[in-house]
Order: sequence, then C-alpha cells, then structure tokens
Amino acid sequence: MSARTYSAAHWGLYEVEAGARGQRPTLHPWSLDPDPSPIGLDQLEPEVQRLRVTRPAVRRSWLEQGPGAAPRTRGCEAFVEVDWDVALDLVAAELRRVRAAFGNTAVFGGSYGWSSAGRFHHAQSQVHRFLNQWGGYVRHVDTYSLGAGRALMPYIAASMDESNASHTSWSVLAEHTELFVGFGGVPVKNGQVSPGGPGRHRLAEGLQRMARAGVRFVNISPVRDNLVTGGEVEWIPIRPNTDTALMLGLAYAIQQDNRFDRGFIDRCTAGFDRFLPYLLGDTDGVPKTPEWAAEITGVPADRIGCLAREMLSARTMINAAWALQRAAHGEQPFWMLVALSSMVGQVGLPGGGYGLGYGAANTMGSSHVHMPGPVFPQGQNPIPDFIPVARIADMLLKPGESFTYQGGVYRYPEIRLVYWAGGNPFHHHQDLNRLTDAWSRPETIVVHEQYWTPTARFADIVLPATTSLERDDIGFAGREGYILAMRKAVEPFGEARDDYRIFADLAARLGVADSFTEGLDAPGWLRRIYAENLPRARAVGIDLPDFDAFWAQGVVDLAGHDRPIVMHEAFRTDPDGNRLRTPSGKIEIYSETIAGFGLPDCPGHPVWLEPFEWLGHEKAKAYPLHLLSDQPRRRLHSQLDHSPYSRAGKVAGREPIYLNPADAAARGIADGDLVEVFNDRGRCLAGAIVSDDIMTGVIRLATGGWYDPAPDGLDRNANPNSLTLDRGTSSFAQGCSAQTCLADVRRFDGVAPPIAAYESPQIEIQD
Ligand SMILES: Nc1nc2c(c(=O)[nH]1)N[C@H]1C(S)=C(S)[C@@H](COP(=O)(O)OP(=O)(O)OC[C@H]3O[C@@H](n4cnc5c(=O)[nH]c(N)nc54)[C@H](O)[C@@H]3O)O[C@H]1N2
Ligand SMILES: Nc1nc2c(c(=O)[nH]1)N[C@H]1C(S)=C(S)[C@@H](COP(=O)(O)OP(=O)(O)OC[C@H]3O[C@@H](n4cnc5c(=O)[nH]c(N)nc54)[C@H](O)[C@@H]3O)O[C@H]1N2
Ligand SMILES: [Mo]
Repeated sequence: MSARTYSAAHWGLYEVEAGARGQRPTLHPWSLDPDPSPIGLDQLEPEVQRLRVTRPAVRRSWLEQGPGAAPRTRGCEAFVEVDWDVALDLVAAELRRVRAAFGNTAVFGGSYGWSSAGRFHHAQSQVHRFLNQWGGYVRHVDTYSLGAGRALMPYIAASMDESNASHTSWSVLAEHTELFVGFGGVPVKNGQVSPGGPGRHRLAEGLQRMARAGVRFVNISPVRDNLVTGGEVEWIPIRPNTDTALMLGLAYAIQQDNRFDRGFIDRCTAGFDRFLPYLLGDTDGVPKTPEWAAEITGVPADRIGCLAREMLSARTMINAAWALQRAAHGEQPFWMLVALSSMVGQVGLPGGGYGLGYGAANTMGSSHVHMPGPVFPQGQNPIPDFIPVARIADMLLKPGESFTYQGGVYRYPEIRLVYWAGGNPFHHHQDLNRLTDAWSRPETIVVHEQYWTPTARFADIVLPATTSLERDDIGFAGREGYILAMRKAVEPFGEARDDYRIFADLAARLGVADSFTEGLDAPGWLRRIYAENLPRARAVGIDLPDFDAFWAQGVVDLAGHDRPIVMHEAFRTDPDGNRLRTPSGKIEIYSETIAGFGLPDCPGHPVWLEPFEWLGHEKAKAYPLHLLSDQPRRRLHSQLDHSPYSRAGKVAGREPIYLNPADAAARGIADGDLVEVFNDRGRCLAGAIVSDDIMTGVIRLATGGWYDPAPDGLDRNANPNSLTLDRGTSSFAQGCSAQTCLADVRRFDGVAPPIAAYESPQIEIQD
C-alpha cells in the first residue's frame, strides 16, 4: 500500500491514498475514528467536480454596462468567462471606485459561512484580513447557529465559546447521570460535524454507553428520531417553540415540591427572588402551573408534574438543542434552561446540571484537552459599523434606519459592494424571496466559490477557489484531540486559485500587498502560525514537535492528554474563588444589565412570550403546519448537496419532508409523493416521507437543498428558506428565527419541473 497523507473536512479526517498513474486519489476515513461520517468521501467524484467554477466569470450586464447594471437579473443572467488578470483588475478597480465615492462603510465583508477546514485557508479569515488591510469593512457579529445564545449567555453564565468547550464529558455522564432530559433530542446526525473537523466521532458511542449504564432518557421534541441510544427513550411530543412554557411549568412544580432546596440557588445564583413572583403569577396574574404549560405545549399536566419530581430525585442532566434558540424569542429557552437546572440544584455536580448543545456537534462532551490552535491573524478593522449576522436583508433594504442590539441603538450603513468568500447566503438566510429583493440593491457582488452554488449564481463576479484537497494546510479543531498536516492531494481544478493568492494579488493592485502578506507565501504562513501556537500549547502542558517533524509525521494525536471534565465544577465548589464572568460572578436568573435595557421582548428574567407564529397562533388557521428546518444528515449545510451521497437521500428527486400519517392522509399525500410546501412568503418542492416519528401539526425539511427559483417564484428544489421568517429573535440579540415558521403542504400533481441548480449556469466566452 502506498504511503497515505492526511486531509480534514468539517465532517472528519481523511487518509488520502494516492491514485495509480493518472487516477484520482481515494479518500479513506482516519483509521483511528471509530465512527466515521460518509459525508464527503465522494467529493473527488466527477459528479461533484462537474459543478466546479472553472474560470473567473462576470455577469454579462455587469461586464458590459458596469456596476449596478440590471441587478434584478442576478441569478438568471449568463456569465462571461474572463482571464484572471481581467477579473482581478475589475475587482480592484471596483473596490477603488466604491471606496473613493462612498468610503469603506459601503463595503459589506461580513461573509458569513463555514467554508472548509484548515486553519490558514479559512476563507472568512482571509477576506477579513484582506479588507482590514485595505481600510476596513462592515462586519457581522454572532452566528446563524447561536445568534440568541451568543448574545445572551455571557450575561447569564458563560460565553458560548466557553460553554461549548466545557461540557461535561460523555464518560462522566455514563458514570453519574441517572436521568437525561433532552429538549430537541441529541441528534447523532449532527455529531458528524465539528468546525475544523472532528477527530474521533464520539456522539453515538457516548449515548450508547449511557444507555448501557442504565441512564433513563426523556426526549421532549416534536420529532422522535433525534434521540437514539440503542435503549429505551421516552418521547414527549411538544409543540414547536413552546419549550420555555414547559420549563416554566416544571419550575413551578419544583418550587411547590417539598424537596426543593434553595441551597444552590442562594449560594451560586443571583436574582431568583426577582423571578419567583413571575413564576408564581404575582406579577402578571398567571401562575406558570403545569396546567398552564400543558395548554400551551400540548404536554399533559400530570406528566409535567411527574417529570419535575423525577428531576428532583435523580442525578439529572437537562439539555437543549441549539435549534431552540434559532426561533422567535430564542433567548428564553436557553435562559430558562439554566434557571430550571439551577432550581434542580445539580449544576457543577458530575452528571448533573445543564447542557446547551449535546448533539449540536461532535465537540460537546469531549474529554480531549482544550488546546488553543494555530490562527491566521485577521488584523484590525478600523470601521465600527456592524450588523447582527442575520440582519443582512434588513441592512440592504433599510440603509440609514436604526436597529437595536444588546441594549444599544445602531444604524444600517448603505452598502454598495458585497464581498463573500466561504459562505452561501442563498442557502443560509431566511426568507430567500426577501433576500433576493435585498440582494438587488448593491451595485456589485463579488463571490469566491468552488462550486456553482446559488450564491455564486447570484453574484456579478465569481472567482474560482481551490478546495482543501488542493492545498497544504494545518488541521485543528477545538477539543478534537489532534493537529494535522493537511497535504495537497490533487492539483487545483481548472483555473481555481487559493483565496490567499487571490487576495494577495488584489492587495498588490491596491497597494497593500506588504501588510496583507507580510512577505510570506502560503508555506511561510503555515510555518509561522504553527510556530506561534507552540508556546500556547506548552502553556496547557502540550509539547508539540517542530514544524518539520510535524509535517513529516502527518498527525499529532493528543488523546494521551485526555481528561474528563465536569462543567461548572470549580464554580460550584467555591463560587467566590471561581467567579463566573457574569456581572455578579454568579449564574444570573435575573440580569440587572438586561433589565436595564428596558426591552419588552427580552426582559430581566426568563419569560414565556408568544412566538411570532406557532401552532397556537391565529395564522395557523391558514397555515396549520409548523415547519422545522433542521440540519441535514447527508451534508454539511449546502455543501456537496450535488454529491452522489447527498442525492441518494432524496425523495422524488428532492430533499425529503417528513409529515405525520394523519397530516398526510388529510391531504391525500402518500409516502414518496412530490409535494409543494407553501405559505405567504414562498413555495418549494420536496419529497414526502410519511412517518410516525413526527408529531401531527409539524413538518420537517432539512436545510441545504440548493435553492432553485423558477420565474414564477417556485423553488423547484427544496430549500426551506424559501418559506422561513426573516425576523430577529428579539430586539436584544437579533438572532435568526429559522425555526419559527408556519406553512402548509399539498400534493404536486403536475409535471415535476427539472432542477436547474445542479447544472452550471449559462457561460459565454468573451467576444
Ligand atoms: N432554515 C434554516 N436556515 C439555516 C439554519 C437552520 O437551522 N434553518 N441553520 C443556519 C446555520 S446554524 C448555519 S451555520 C448556516 C450555514 O450556512 P453556510 O455556512 O453559508 O453554509 P455552507 O453550505 O457551509 O456554505 C459554505 C460555502 O463555502 C464554500 N467553500 C468551502 N470552502 C471554501 C474555500 O476554501 N473558499 C471559498 N471561497 N469557498 C469555500 C462552499 O462551497 C459553500 O458554498 O445556515 C443557517 N441557515
Ligand atoms: N450532518 C450535519 N450536522 C451538522 C450540521 C449540518 O449541516 N449537517 N450543521 C452544524 C451546525 S452549523 C450547527 S449550528 C448545529 C446545529 O445543531 P442544532 O440546532 O441542535 O440542530 P438541528 O438539527 O437544527 O435541531 C436539533 C433538533 O431540534 C429539534 N427542534 C427544532 N425546533 C424545536 C423546538 O422548538 N422545540 C424542541 N423541543 N425541539 C426542536 C429538531 O426537531 C431537531 O431534531 O449542527 C451542526 N451539525
Ligand atoms: Mo450553525
């Protein structure tokens, strides 16, 4: 067998076996990974490469008539291929023009997206560093993943970065937990992924080990199949977006129980007595009893009361999926979860307390050491303007208007040029019809892409980027227990170039080459960022080999440094000596700071607020199904949707939509039918899977099907964001509310329209 080299993707590490003469290499999962993901093993297949962007391409009207020409034809007009020098000259000239006329605040470079694994060729870091050296840009804050959570949690207990890195290890849960209560399950499909690349996939085994140890599982969720342990799991269906009400009902029952002990509350939390009158109904006349919660959530009151008692009498871990906070008032379920588990009183004990995202990625529950990794420095952005990431359409549609964020009031800048590298907003943003409208406002849109994604098609200038298999890099991910020499496995496709080289060439044209490159080429940067990490690793007790030894070795396995952890253990032991980084140093059940912002949609303690739309809403009469758009099992977001592995999961040629037999029967829909999902925001097609694993009144369509709008507005493919709501979680965090969406489904009886998204756009040769 020939020597293998390594590469990484967000869904795992690969051993790359060189092909025989002229043949492409074969990707094998890392041999030490006990449960590798199949996602991406086929990425070198011709079916995948077929959709690569081969050469720089410019939208015809833009090329012929200049910036701002016919912006509404974006997404449907032909592209003209040009030479690299022509393309780079056009981009440089346009950046210069926009800056001279409108300043750097007219450039949006937020460029949200996961791009690919690798610490140096990280597209967002590349674009941000480039724009920073050139005078700055309008940036984004927070993420689509955790918009509400990231803004809220530093006030309540710990930042999401700190929390993600410090979840109690699976081994501790197996040993100590007696009852695991999951809001939104613990989906093993999501554990395939971690940002930068999982080393050993541990989620399925973590759950199975707990089941074998006799842990009792309760899954409070609109779907059943997102918590599979190999053992018994009690499923409690709940109306989507009502978890906060259920948690309040549980808290009420706990407060009434004579075993409720205020010891932990008094020692380790702040503000319980400001919250209690609300819980009891003294402030609003509505006691948050189990009966009250049952009415809202659909969960029987006696089951709520009973579960509260069970929580008090067992070592209990209470977990919430991140999806709960990607919804209207998404701050509340996370805040209330922390309040509820504080009342149970086991925070900081082995196997007890709360989890925010077991099952959101492979990261949570790791026992691997917390080592900082190599970073490509982004430099300083002199421009103060920003948006909460999911407010992009608002920004483009409402220049000059104000928005609120974490108690401040800010203004949307007027954007003339959008620069995107490593993301797919026509996958990830809500209400794509609204985004299409907003996207027609800027004069120029530049996109670096590997594939002809919907966002590439909606650009004016598309520059072809290499994939991680086409370049050397350093692989690393937080608490994944390795550092990896990612070796180039194949030559770049067509004329694709590394994002770094593209930006270095642009920087040269704009007179900022020296500050962008600091005189280093890509191999020089790999050595530098690796070397800069050595002392940081040493500070946490890890002696890494020097760069040459590392590069020759391929993989440095850090599993020898494993040490299981218990979240908040030190804090619980000595809350004064180990203060949290909240204003009070304690868990804040009431936050003076947030209360001080005076926001009715995010007051000073957790509350139940009606979602913008839900099954209890008037609007449910017209659109009686709640649409959940969860993460796809066969992809990472939209990446590789055109791959054979992703397409093997399609039904009627589209992404599957799950619906309950009763909802299907009422609509004459059978398993395997092509269906149309619709509401007053949009329409898309999908393939029906009729299943008892989803409660009545709820439908589920995973994200990532490549958006394919027909002229009449129908998304011929199946992107749920054709229908979702584009509204901030609250005036506090402004996170995305993707999971707050009513819709309906009907059988599609016409001739199924062909999907254009899996074909390259029309490309012309310059004449
Ligand atoms: N309705 C709904 N919408 C959602 C969600 C939801 O739950 N429901 N979830 C949201 C969440 S949590 C997230 S994180 C977002 C994800 O949204 P994105 O991160 O935007 O999705 P990806 O498909 O990963 O897009 C990454 C893009 O980068 C490109 N790329 C990869 N490597 C490179 C590179 O080296 N250089 C360049 N130039 N490009 C590269 C890929 O081809 C791909 O098109 O979606 C959000 N959208
Ligand atoms: N295979 C794969 N894995 C991924 C990703 C991917 O694209 N593909 N994306 C990664 C990314 S970027 C992120 S941010 C994480 C996201 O991680 P999560 O947000 O946790 O993942 P989701 O799959 O969107 O949702 C988890 C579960 O929450 C349930 N749910 C939704 N709304 C509600 C509700 O109101 N109440 C209750 N009780 N349950 C609800 C859904 O049914 C779903 O099963 O996943 C990561 N993992
Ligand atoms: Mo995410």
